[in-house]
Amino acid sequence: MGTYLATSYTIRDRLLQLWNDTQEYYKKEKVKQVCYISIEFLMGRFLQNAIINLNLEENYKKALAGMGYALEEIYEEELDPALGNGGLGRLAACFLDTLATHNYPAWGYGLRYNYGLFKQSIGTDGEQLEKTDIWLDKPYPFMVENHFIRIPIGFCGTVEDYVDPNTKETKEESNRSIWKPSEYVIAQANDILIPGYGTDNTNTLRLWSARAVEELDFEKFSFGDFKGASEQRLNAENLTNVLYPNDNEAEGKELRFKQQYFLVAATLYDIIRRLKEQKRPLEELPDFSAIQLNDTHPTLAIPELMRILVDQEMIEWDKAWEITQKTFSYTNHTILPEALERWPVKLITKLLPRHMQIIEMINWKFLEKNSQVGQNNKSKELRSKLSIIENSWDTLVRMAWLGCIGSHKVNGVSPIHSNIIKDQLFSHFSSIWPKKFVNVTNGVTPRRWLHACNPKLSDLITSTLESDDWIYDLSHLSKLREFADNEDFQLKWAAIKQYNKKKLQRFVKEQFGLDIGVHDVIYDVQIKRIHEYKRQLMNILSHVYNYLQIKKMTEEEKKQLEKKVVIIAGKAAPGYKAAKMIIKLINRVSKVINNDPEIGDLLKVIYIPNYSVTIAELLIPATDVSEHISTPGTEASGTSNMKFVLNGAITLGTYDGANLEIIENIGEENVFTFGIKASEVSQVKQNNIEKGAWNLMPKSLQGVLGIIEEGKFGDPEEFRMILQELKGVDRYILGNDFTSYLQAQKVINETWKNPEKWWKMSIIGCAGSGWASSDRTIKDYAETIWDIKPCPLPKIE
Ligand code: 26W
Repeated sequence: MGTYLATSYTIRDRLLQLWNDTQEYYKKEKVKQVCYISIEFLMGRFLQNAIINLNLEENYKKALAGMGYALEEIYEEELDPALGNGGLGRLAACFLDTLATHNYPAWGYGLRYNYGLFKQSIGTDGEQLEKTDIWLDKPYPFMVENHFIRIPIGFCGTVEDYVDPNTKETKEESNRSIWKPSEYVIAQANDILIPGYGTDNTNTLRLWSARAVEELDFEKFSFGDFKGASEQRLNAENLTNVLYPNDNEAEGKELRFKQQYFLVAATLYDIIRRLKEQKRPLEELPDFSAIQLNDTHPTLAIPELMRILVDQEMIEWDKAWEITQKTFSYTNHTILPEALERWPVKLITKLLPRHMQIIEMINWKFLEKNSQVGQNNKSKELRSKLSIIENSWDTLVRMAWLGCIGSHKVNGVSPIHSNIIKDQLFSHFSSIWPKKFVNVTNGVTPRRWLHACNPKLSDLITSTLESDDWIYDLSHLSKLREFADNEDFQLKWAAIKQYNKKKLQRFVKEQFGLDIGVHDVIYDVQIKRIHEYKRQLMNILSHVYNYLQIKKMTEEEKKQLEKKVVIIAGKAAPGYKAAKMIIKLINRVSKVINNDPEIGDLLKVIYIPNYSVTIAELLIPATDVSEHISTPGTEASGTSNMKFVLNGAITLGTYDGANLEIIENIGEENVFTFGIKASEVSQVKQNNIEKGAWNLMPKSLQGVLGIIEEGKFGDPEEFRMILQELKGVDRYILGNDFTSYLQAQKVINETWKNPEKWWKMSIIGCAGSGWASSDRTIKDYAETIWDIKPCPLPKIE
């Protein structure tokens, strides 16, 4: 630990200097910046990334070796902060790397949770167990508390009419009011300094933590009420205690709502403070900063900014609204109905009474302008579609509607997803504002997801291209295409995959005591949050089928068969019963298959617990086939699919999300595709409802369900819910896609027998992935949405 800390502090010192220089320079140049507000940042380990970005790896290696230490071992000592659930948080982290690398003046704003996403382990019955992730127990040298930045954030209280101090009049039409909160919590800034690759520019990720206004209530303390004395502190700190573990399902907890407001109120205060520091008026806010709302979680920033402008800065409503719309833009990351946040009006009125009034006013003005008030059914229907406020089981505020109305641009994260947003989810808005809806396809940082996690492949690419320019500009990878058929290059490429597989093999042996082969074994990996729409269930059911097939084979037939190691990892939200059942089933199936002597090393199924960024960095370079098999139209983009192709894995995927971009860029002949298209989904669903999914299910899958019901993997009652869903409506269309999924697996096995073809596909995949860089994504945002430009620190020679 000591060496790790000492090493880390040297890096931190260096970053602090660069950060100071960068911030001074941005101020001096008065450049426009972007502020990326996100309730999650899933950063991964810091040290290696920083050392690589500062181009100091060789120096550190040598210096430490001289003292008898190996840098790689020091890297392994670092914890991996789990301040995110999955795709959305990891995307934010990739964006920060790109923004710094390409010298964009940028800030990330998020929350410093005391506890990250729960730690997952697997119980003896194969079930998911959850433990608190007390990450701040250990020192974390890369985050510095900024004592100068502490901001009071109000809650609850009352709203009073604004009285003009000169005329003593209250004017309705000024729309101005005074909010008097009854509770305050302090937002404390904790800064993580973000280095770019090959540049001195160093940006800020500012994470807010909650503190009590007064640490101790001394009155209570002096009367001997020790518990009461610290109650206020505990209540306040509770606010940023825990990251909500729900991914794609809105939970509606009051504390979560408070977190969201706490994040945006502190952030806006901070941004406006910096604007005022430059002595610029608030009217200039849109030229000072673009603010990106990462999904709906930070959309309360819209009424908060309106409150600041109208109530505090005395700007008239229409002008304030113009400033607000010009400043904000909103990214949607999911169209699953259960993930779209809607907060009860009652709850908002209690916690943020003034904001509720402002939301109502925004809504009223918007509806006045965009829908005719009429009593006929058509105009009523239109109004209820457009309205931010929904009347269903309760009166609710639709946060995505607020995001659309209050932003100048709304984007989806892949072409298919952006089309669904424009034509379905928000079709009523896109006909009002056709130009507001745009697509910005996601991307991943090639620094972490190729250069750092797969150093051997990185070296091979650099030596082949005779340049490492690809690390900044991933489109250079296209030049690898001419080597796709080259025998010598293919051998080198395959040898690196083999090396990475050996690393993974060692890990599996150490962690689970399980021997898996590496020679002529296909490593087939699916790693992501466990969700019905991502269809891990279809994956495991297909291997039950394969298992049953192997059991029927003669020894001769077995010899012809490809060996496969199936790896699955991912966490399920603790309250998501079906997802937890899927984990249990995977583990039960794994136990049966792995211990069946008739199967031997033909098939192994491994569930790796506690999936994290660090585990992804180990698995992705070692993968031959990566599975992205969501029901078409459900996965907004996916980003690990990009990481895998970059590292030479071949995609086994459906026509969904960014799989479609992969197909388009590398050619369908280089991807193992299967299943129906998004346009066919509703018909299949309809058939399932009308005829019953069981009656339409292929015999192969019926047989698999039969085996589970016979108790082969334990009491079938334990899997009842997921089995019933499959036999009943099968919302995620496993039955309909099962046959073509098995067929795709057959094609994979056949292709594997032909190494020249396999490695050619693998190389073409990597060569065709230049578009998958977050550098391209950020350039898109910078040019089409944020209107910001790079501002590199001048080089001091
Ligand atoms: C309110 C509960 C909740 C929590 C998190 C709802 C939704 C979320 C996230 C938006 C879910 C998420 O991470 N979505 C993923 O975003 C990635 C980055 O754009 C995409 O690549 C994934 O397809 C999408 O599932």
